[in-house]
Amino acid sequence: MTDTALPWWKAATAYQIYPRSFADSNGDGIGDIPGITARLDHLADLGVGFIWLSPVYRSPMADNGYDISDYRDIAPEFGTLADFDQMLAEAKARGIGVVMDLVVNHTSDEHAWFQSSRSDPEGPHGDWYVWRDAGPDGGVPNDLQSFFGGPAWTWDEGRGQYYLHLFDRKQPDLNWDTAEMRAAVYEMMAWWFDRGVAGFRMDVIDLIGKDVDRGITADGPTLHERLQEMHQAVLKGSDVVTVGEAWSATPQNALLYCGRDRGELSMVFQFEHVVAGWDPAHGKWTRKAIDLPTLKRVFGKWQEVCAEDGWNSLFWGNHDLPRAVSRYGDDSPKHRVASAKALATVLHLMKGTPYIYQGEEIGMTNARFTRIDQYRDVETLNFHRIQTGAGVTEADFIAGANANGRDNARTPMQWDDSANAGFTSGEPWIEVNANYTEINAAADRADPEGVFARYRALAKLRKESDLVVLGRYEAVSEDHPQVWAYTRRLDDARLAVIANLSSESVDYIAPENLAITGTGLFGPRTRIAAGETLSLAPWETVVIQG
Ligand code: TEU
Ligand code: CA
Repeated sequence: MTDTALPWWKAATAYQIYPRSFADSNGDGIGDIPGITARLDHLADLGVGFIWLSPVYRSPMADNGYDISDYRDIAPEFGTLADFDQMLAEAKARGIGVVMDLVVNHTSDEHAWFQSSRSDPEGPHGDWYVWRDAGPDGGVPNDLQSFFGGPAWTWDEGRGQYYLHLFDRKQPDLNWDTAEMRAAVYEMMAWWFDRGVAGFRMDVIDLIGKDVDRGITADGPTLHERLQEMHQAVLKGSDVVTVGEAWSATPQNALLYCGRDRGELSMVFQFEHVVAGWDPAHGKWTRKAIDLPTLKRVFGKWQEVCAEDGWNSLFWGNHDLPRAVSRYGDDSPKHRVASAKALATVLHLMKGTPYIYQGEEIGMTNARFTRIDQYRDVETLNFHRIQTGAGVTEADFIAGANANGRDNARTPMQWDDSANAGFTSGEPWIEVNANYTEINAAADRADPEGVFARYRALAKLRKESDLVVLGRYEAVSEDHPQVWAYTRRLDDARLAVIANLSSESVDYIAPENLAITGTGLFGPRTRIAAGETLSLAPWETVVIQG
């Protein structure tokens, strides 16, 4: 890169690790930190600049670590602080930063703060959580619902009050109106920075400004005030990266989080492309096909929002979402590899920081479970109970869970074709996908035309090319139902990206603004003439730098 003022994370490719499912070093069936350390070369080879590590803190694991009982310790099943420090050092030696998951909308109910809060209302932690008296009828204070189903309030016998939990009842919400609580969070963050972490991914950060009594949860009145306070307290002046998970982020409010003069975050995860693929009436538990023009318009709009200021994060999947190739591609044996590569290409050549979710780089697919007892996810199990109770058939529920349930992304990483995909020598905590003998890292990495090779090439390109990092995105033929085409432009340099995102061959007529002559990046073609018909094979990509 030529621009030395550019923050390091703008030219980096990120990689998310869900530790429970990545690599098990000791045969207990649960992925762990030494397992990650042993696999760092896979990531270094991929060209990853930083890892977003899903929570590894001490936790009773009601939500696989998103329920933290001690922010300054490691869950024993994941290892020790010494293991963590070693992983950090070995990652650093490979030029890879480690970004922690900051889960501070809520803690575990087993956190000492909550224990103290529930037993001693007048004590030092009495108002660190959101407590309310029962409503006039003796029931819940209001009708706020948990994201995991059912009321967001649970009665605490000892304190004689309800506490708020926007997620599971084992995840009580912290009270962000309490200054001492906020200070404790900032101190904890500083403690991790002192240990050498490269930044934080901030779990449901758009919920911390909530106004419970007015029923406002996301994007609440104090949200940006709190983020600015946090920035002043621990982020200011350092070169850490921060990415806020913000389901409520819109093109209208995005720059409030990541505008250059705001003093808040580096970027947010927005979910407009995810939600656009959900059924408006039934949410994610029903299947709905992806409509490419809508998808392109959503991404295009966000490219526009952050064209001059702010910064985008780019992702297809994470630990809460279905596998990219199953959701947006075609995971049949015939098209899986080509579609995974096409999806990687269109995403990673946009402007922003791309995030690879573990297994995506080898084209891993959804789980395809057939029985509810194969699922482990608290959200899936809760909604199974609620929906089948309300008359949804077992088969319909399983079909929905197989389309969008969170366990799709949580089956173990498929390393090779040995027993349990090389993930564990024991009994895995969740079933390994039966397709591991075909789909695994060893096999894919051995193939120069494989998925991994494409991801590696894309990460390398980003590291080396100002055009890929900074070029302006310009949409081309946005209404085309099968082809995603765009250009990037930086001064005189241009990049043309064309992908057939369908399983049929397409004759695509290149409009004038796509004409280019230059170097073909992933194929032999070096020129596109205005009005020329490109015969694109299913999921074929054409990328030309001119
Ligand atoms: O996810 C936030 C969140 O809202 C998801 O649970 C989402 O609503 C759901 O999967 C889609 O319907 C974050 C974490 O990423 C998730 O793993 C945690 O369970 C959750 O917060 C609570 O910490
Ligand atoms: Ca283990």
